[in-house]
Formats: sequence, C-alpha cells, structure tokens
Amino acid sequence: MSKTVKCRVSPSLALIKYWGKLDLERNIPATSSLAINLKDLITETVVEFNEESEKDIMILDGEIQEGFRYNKFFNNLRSALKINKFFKAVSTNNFPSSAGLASSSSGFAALAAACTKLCDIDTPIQKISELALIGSASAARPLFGGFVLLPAGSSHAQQLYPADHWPELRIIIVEIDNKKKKISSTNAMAQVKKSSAFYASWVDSSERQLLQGLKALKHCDLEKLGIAMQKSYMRMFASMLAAYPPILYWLPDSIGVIHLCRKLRDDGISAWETMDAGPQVKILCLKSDTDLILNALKTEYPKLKTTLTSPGPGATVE
Ligand code: 2P0
Repeated sequence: MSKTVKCRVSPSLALIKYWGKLDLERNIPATSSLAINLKDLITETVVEFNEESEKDIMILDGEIQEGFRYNKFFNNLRSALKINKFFKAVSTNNFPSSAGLASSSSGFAALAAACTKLCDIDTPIQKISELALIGSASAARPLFGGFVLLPAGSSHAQQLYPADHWPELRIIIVEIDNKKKKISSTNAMAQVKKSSAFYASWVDSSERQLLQGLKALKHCDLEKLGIAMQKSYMRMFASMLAAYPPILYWLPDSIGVIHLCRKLRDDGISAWETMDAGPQVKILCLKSDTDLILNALKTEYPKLKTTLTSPGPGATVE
C-alpha cells in the first residue's frame, strides 16, 4: 500500500480582512489580515503520490477539481521542494465549501502541510504557509492556530498568540444560505481593484483597523475589537458595492442578523458580527453571552443553522 499523509485543519476567519492583491501571480495580499481558526469546522485531506499518471488529482467532497488554481499550487510546490512527483489528494469539509466560510483557506493549508510531510522534507511552518498562500492567500493563516497575522505585502503568516490567549472568546456562525458563491473571491477582488471607486481608500484605511484590532486583541477587549472588525468588514463591502458591476454577497437574512446584533448591543450584549465573501454571518461574543445570543437568533430566525465555536489550534498532520 502506498504511503499516505492526513492533515486536519480549520478554516481561518479574518477579524480584520484581506481583500485585494498587490501581486496577482504570487498572490500577495494588499491588506493585512488578523484571523482565528474556527475550531469546530474541519477540513480533512489525505494525500499520496499518484503513481499511475503524470498528473495531480484533487478530489473535494467527492468531486474532481480541475483548474488553474490547483495546477499553480502543485507546480509551485514541486518547484519549491525540488521534487518531480505528482499527488493524489482527497479532501472533505464538515461545512459548506465555497460559500463564504473560508474553505479555500483550510483547503490549501491542509494540502500544503500534507504534501510537504509526504515528501519527507523538513519544511519550516513559514515555508508551508508560503506554499499554501500560492493556492489562496488566506490559506497562509490557519496552519499556526490561535491568533494569526498575515501582513500586507508578505508571502507568509505568523502567530501572534496561541488560542488560549482569550479563553472566553466564542464565535457563532449563522448559515444564511450554503449554496456555492456565484463569483469567486479571486475574481471579485480583481473586479474591485480594477473598477471600484473605493478600492484605494479601502486599502488605505485597512491598516488603521489592523492597529486598532491588534491593540484590542492584546487586551482581550471585545468592544474595541468589535469596532475595528465592523469598520474592516463594512469598508471591504463598500469597496465591492462601488465596483462595476457591483458585487453583493449579502442576502436579506444577512442584513436581518446584522440588525439583530445591533439590537443586542443596544441592550448591552456584546455581539459583534463580521462577514466574508458569502452571505453567512459570524458573531464574536463572550462565552457568558452565547445562550442569550443563540436564543435571540432562534426566536427571530428559527430556520437558520447556527454553530457555536471558539478559536482553534493549528494543523495536525499524521
Ligand atoms: C479573508 N476573504 O481575509 C478575506 C475576507 C474573504 C473576505 O480571504 O484569491 O479564498 O484565493 O487569495 O483567500 C477569501 O479569499 O482568495 C478571503 P484568493 P481567498 O479571509
């Protein structure tokens, strides 16, 4: 039986967002992102060498994946590790793929970690992060676990704090609609960079939100972090709305849940939402408020699926 390697990793939720590329070919982010792993969401990827043909095979949730992104990832990995083998990878997510739950972050991170281990080449985690980033820039983040920074202009991420830095922090994921998104993040970012009236000001303001976010994180101050998060995701979406054609990932229930978070905050409950390239809403809160927030969601949106999770560890490879 051929040797296999299994990697498990959680998707990376950005509190301060990466949106836009300095370098399309090398996938270098134009804005710094600050992120955590969503502990209870898991991508599991098993890789082996493909001994039967001279091509890479990638299967995700039972479907063969074709396309430029995977070719680019595997070719870059071969060249960086100086190997001439081809891979077969089988990956599954226990959450919806390509729906704004950062499946490409955990997907490429798991692939990079599993392939380097299979090649038996001692590879520092920063280098694995760099290999993952070629597939998806956000994939540079989840390998480390805890609270992670991917600086603008950088080709790899770094851990700022382990997951137990903030033991009370929780995340409630509200699934609004788990269909695959119609426009990929890569295409949406290109469209925004090319045509959005607000792209330059989004990039410019994002460093301020990062500094606010870093300070809040250092002191585990949810209100200050929430304000920085809110500016980050709202301004990211403003850049999308000002593109032509405009990009709109939100659905009516996304907006409803944003209003519910506002109402909860007005009532003194710290519920700070954020969103990504899809309609789902993720709410940051403290452990002591989770029941209240989950009950409010259940009352107003009984049909929406919610998942309670916390900042998670990094990749495991076996
Ligand atoms: C993030 N997102 O920081 C941001 C916020 C979505 C909104 O990273 O083109 O799949 O493959 O580098 O990483 C989603 O984009 O895009 C993303 P590519 P990716 O999490």
